[in-house]
Amino acid sequence: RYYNIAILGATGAVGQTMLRVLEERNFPVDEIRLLASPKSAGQELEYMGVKYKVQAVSPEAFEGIDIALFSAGGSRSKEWAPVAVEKGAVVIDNSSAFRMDDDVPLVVPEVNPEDVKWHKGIIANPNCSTIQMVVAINPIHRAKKIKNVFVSTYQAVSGAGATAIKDLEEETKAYFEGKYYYPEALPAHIAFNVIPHIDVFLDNDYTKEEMKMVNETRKIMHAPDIKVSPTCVRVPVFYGHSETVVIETEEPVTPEEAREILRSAPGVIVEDDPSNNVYPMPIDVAGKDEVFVGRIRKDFIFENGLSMWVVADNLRKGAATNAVQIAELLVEYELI
Ligand code: 11C
Repeated sequence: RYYNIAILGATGAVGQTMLRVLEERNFPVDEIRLLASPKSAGQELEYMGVKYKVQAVSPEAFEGIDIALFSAGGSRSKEWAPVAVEKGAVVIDNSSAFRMDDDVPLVVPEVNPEDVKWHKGIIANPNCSTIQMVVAINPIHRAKKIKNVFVSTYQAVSGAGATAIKDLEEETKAYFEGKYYYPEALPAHIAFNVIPHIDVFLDNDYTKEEMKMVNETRKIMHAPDIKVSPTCVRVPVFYGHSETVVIETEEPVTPEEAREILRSAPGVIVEDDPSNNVYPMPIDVAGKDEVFVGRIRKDFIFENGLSMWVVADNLRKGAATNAVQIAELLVEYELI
């Protein structure tokens, strides 16, 4: 069987990556419908060598659609997801709008694939920095039970969308021309800088991005007791988020055991040979679909502590690839 697929937010950084991932994974697409806000309608995008015009989103645009992939921001998701569901589509939503709703599964296929089975029309795709962390820590949690996670992120500008990519490009050019370019998407100048601020600040002095890592991790891993202490930082990298992750486990785990666990874990590639300068870096990981782990070593503070370095392409595994994998689960489990 072939399926009718809509992408809302098709012209965005994630939307365009969704198109590439659907092509690469040979998803059984019958019709592809590219949707965006009226402002972006009329643009042309290519799918399987054919050009398609982007249409303005409307209720009729979801007529006959089996799966709608949404990546157009939280407020558009809130507005259009109920409409798409009403028209009979299953919505896979990449925004933070529904992630913590009790009746919406939040799914990372390597971690909690079975959760797609109880969807009621909407399935949420987690935040990019959460996805790569849970793919790396869940296999260790299953074996040794994780109590605490300390994580610092080094997040690429593409996580904040196409305008943030332009901010880094234009600021870099301006810097060498002795000029100043005012950032349009990011809260501060990012070229030759780092910004300890992603998404909005909340009352508890953490950012919303940090609280996504706290709350989404528990929901995805079905681990309500895991404590996560995050600091999320934007760095001048185009593609690929990196993370230092320190875990404290209930049972002891040696670095060699952790490497073994991760080598056989789904969606993980271990690149850990520091004596030969082998460790994952965003520049090498961009364009790939797996989560890369290196620098696995014993932590000095906790008796059962382990430190590691986790890198993934935020637009792919952190967004588009994870969403398409969820669509593949719907097909595999015959849920559409
Ligand atoms: C960033 N993680 O890098 C964000 C982008 O909740 O889906 C994704 C925001 C979200 O800026």
